[in-house]
Amino acid sequence: MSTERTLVLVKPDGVKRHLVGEILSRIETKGYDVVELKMLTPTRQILEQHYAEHEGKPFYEPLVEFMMSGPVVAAVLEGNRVIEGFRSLAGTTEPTAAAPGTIRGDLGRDWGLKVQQNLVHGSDSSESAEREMGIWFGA
Ligand code: RTP
Ligand code: MG
Repeated sequence: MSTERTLVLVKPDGVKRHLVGEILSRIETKGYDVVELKMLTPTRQILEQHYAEHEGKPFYEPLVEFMMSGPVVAAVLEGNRVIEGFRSLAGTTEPTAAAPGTIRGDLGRDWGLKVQQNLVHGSDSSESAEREMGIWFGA
C-alpha cells in the first residue's frame, strides 16, 4: 500500500453545470476518502501560487481569469496511489481527447480553444500535492 493525499479542484465550469455531486460520486465510488472539502471563489493571489509553474505561458492569464469567475470546490483526497489514480479518473487535459469513462471524457464539453474549462484539477506529483494542499488548506 502507498497511501497518498492529493489536491482536487472542481473548476467553475463544473460548479456552474451542477456536476459537483457527480464528480465527488465518481471519486467516492472509486474508493477514495474525501478528507477535506470546501467551496470558495478563489482570489488572484491563491491562483498565482497554484498556477506558478504556468506563469508566462499564453494560457496563463485566461486560466487565472476563468478560475476567478465563480466558486470552485477544493478537496483533499486520500487513498492508495490517489495522485495517479485521480488523474486517471479525470482523463487527459483536453476534454475532446479525454477517453470515455473519464470525468473530462464523459462530462467535458468541446469548448474549442477554451481548454481551461475542463472541469477538474488534480495534483500531478507528491511534491505538487504537498504544495497545493498548503495553498488551499494551509499547513
Ligand atoms: P490540471 O493541472 O488542471 O489537473 O490539468 P493538467 O495537469 O492536465 O494540465 P496542465 O498542463 O497542468 O495545465 C493546467 C490547466 O491549464 C489549462 N490549459 N490550457 N493550451 C491551453 O490553452 C491550455 N493548456 C493547459 C487547462 O485548464 C489545464 O487544466
Ligand atoms: Mg497540471
